[in-house]
Amino acid sequence: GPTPRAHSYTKYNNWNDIQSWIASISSSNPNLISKQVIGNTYEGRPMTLLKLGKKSSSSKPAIFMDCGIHAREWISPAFCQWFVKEALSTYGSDAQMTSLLNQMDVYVLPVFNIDGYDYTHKGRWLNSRMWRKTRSRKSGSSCIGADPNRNFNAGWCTLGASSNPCSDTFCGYSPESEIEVKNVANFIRRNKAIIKAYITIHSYSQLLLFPYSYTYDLAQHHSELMQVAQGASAALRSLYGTRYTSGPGATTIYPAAGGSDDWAYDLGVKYSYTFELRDTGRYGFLLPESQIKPTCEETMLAVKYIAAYVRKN
Ligand code: ING
Ligand code: ZN
Repeated sequence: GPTPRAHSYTKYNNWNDIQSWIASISSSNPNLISKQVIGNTYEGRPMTLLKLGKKSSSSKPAIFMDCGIHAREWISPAFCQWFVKEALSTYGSDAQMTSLLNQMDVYVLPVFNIDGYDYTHKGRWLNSRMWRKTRSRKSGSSCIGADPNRNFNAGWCTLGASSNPCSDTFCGYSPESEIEVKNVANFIRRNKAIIKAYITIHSYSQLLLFPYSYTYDLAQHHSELMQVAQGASAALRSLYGTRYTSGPGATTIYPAAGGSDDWAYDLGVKYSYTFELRDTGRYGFLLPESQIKPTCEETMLAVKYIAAYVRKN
């Protein structure tokens, strides 16, 4: 058969390779990283959450970051892997990363929608690579999956979402009907006392979004969220000149209910952000592997900017 591709930070790794990577990276750095399974996906794959941070006797404030809510947005899981690698390799030498991991924990979910991600690698059809949703099935419908970013309980299915199970933005049969969404929501609810920031990584469009997407109303902390987003975008741009637009989801991209950032914000996680990484449409979801490194490097600066702000506030 074909030679398997080993894990690489500058490739789009499949779920098998990411799973082995999760096991090896967490066992090789026990002082800075641990893992826990927060539940299984619809098809039974373990959702393993990585916890980065220096061990502490007291409980530390935390940041939660997920990648791969949408199956086809391959640059997103690539960024979570990059972030973990950078955190471990720059702890002790980079002052910002050292302070972050000394004072806070960062929870990283490398792939949220594992079943969908696996399908985009292995699906039998020409358009399998463009799959977005989960892979859940319900008797009575031949259409598969719901949009996890329309399935959170935030203005659920009122705006910019579809109640048609065949739609790419199907909101699901009820809020948290998707087990992956329920697993993440349960973890964040259980830990809401310590989670100070929620960051979710999507692609593409080069945007840094914050609540709200389910309404045109401005968030209570709109001006602070905008200031932090603009600071993060400036940091990102400083590396390669990549331009990001910041703003509330509803007016910056499109109105859409049931998103994870709106849900986390309304739960009380004030610093709640959605990144839309490169590019602006030339390659779209099919961003070449040659852009993984620059995209991840510049995005690190923005995520570290937000993390430093949250740590100091
Ligand atoms: N974009 C997001 C989507 O789910 C979004 C935009 C962000 C919607 C936050 C709702 C809340 O449609 C992509 N590319 O998935
Ligand atoms: Zn997305």
